Amino acid sequence: MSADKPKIYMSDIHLENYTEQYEKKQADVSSMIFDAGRMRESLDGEWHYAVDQYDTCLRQQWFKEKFYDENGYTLPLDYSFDEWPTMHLPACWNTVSKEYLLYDSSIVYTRNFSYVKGGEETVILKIGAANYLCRVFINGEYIGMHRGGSTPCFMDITNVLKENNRIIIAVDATRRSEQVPTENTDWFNYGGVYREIELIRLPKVFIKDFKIALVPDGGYNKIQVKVQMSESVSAESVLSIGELGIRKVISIVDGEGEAIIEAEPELWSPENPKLYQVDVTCMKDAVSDKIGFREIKVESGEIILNGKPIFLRGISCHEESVENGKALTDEERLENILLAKELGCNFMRIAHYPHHERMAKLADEQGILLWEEIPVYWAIKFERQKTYEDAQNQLMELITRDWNRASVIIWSVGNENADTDERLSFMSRLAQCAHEADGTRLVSAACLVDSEKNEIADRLIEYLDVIGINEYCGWYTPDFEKLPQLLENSHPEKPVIITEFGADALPGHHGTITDKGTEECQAYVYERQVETLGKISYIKGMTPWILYDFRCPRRTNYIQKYYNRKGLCSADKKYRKPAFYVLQRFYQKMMRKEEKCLQ
Ligand code: GCB
Repeated sequence: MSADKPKIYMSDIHLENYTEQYEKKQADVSSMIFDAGRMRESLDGEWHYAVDQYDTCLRQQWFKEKFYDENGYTLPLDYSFDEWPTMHLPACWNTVSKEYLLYDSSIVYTRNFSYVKGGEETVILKIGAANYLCRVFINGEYIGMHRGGSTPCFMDITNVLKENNRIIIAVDATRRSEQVPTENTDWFNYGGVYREIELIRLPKVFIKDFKIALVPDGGYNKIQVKVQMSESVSAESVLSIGELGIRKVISIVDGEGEAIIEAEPELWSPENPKLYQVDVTCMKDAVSDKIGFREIKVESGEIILNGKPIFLRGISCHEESVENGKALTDEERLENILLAKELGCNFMRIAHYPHHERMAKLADEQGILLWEEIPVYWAIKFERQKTYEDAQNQLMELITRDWNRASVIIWSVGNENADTDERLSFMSRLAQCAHEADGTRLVSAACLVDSEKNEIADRLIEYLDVIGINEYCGWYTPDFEKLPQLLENSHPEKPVIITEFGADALPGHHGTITDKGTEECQAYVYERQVETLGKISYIKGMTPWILYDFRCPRRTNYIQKYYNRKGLCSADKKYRKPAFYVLQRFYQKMMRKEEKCLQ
């Protein structure tokens, strides 16, 4: 018989699979609730925090707050929650202090909050976004984790709440090859809980999802509604759109109800961003949303909005400001939209990951069409099933979150991925999922061109409604003549949006049109691009790269200084480079042409 193994006093130091215990409870698309029009209580504000590079919080299970051993002796602790410094959340830690600018690993946040039970029977914790893994603990219990840095996470915390509560959120922003995005991107990896943290009180049975849209049949006189309850109940739900004089009772059977309602709403469009207040009640629950009604489709090579062909005068945009990283203020979001409008845009590609949900709400109000994207970017581990599940979940979380937004017309399943068999299988499945989840929008991806044959050729195109093409003639492809050749060589059967072209320019840096990094060179690339693209009939839109300069660790030359300088504006958005006006003139010309055609 072998002797008993000696018991060690600190088992965590030998535990290398410490993350496994946290994999069990995952918040994903199935945990989402419909939250528009609901009362929320904010947990934003000052949180204590510690940089936890070695994940000691997770290894030692700090959440258990074990102060004494089994004999009652005081244990030494490696944390002191309430003595830690504080940080105001939401925030990207990188912009909070210079010390953390380049930190991309784990930080643990904690605070106390009081809770007094009211009439509610369910309490949901919502975290708008935390990059990339986030694990939540309340009052000594592990609540769950969320994967994916740009979509919201919802957790039911009803049974753990007390009058005084300790919440811990451990956020891990480590870049990993198997994640979505992978470790190499052309943007900055901001860390933190950078969107709102909220409590939402609900009855026991509540409205879990609510979808409303115009029936996409070209009649513009029917509205489709779906209500999903949190439990398999039979009940009656009432939908009202006061301004349209609609009050409709929808039968809920086994927790679900659907209806088609005759109505002739004023159609939503960039020129007329009309929104209607929609209220839904069911049992003890009530939600409301502001809804625009529009129809988007592709027919005979045209993108058609409300029955009329439209040219998408767009611009690409990252979610960033110098001061706040990705944790933009509402003013900064509006500033971006207004800059796009000043350019003459009716469309924005909000790349390369889901931006804050307020962005789509503001676009609804301001009349800007949107392309929304998930970060299936460059070299994803396409062969890995778990990576696929992560990508699909992020896509479904985005679609569920923004389903009611009229401004969103395109779901993009990725950007610039090499055309391999594994990628085709991965991304075609994503495209199919998007189509199945939403028959009221278009599906696309930003594809690469076949540079050898110099033509638009990508096997994924078969699964897309609209072809996105990134081409950098005049920049990465220095020979500009390749562009007209490319366009002539290609005979796409679907509408094409040129999702990227561009050139770097350091604000105020001058030289000749062939001096890379000068304003003159960037403006020249724009001149040549718009002149060439404007003549091609299958091109139905463009979103040049990009509205403003953005932080990028890959960009180290003396012009770039850790920024991607392809912005039409400087990073602080104050200065418009000459290329801004080149694109503005082109879009103004297009608008005048459209107006003439309408006369
Ligand atoms: C691209 C990428 C974008 C980059 C850009 C560039 O094709 O899609 O994320 O930032 O080029 O500047 O190289």
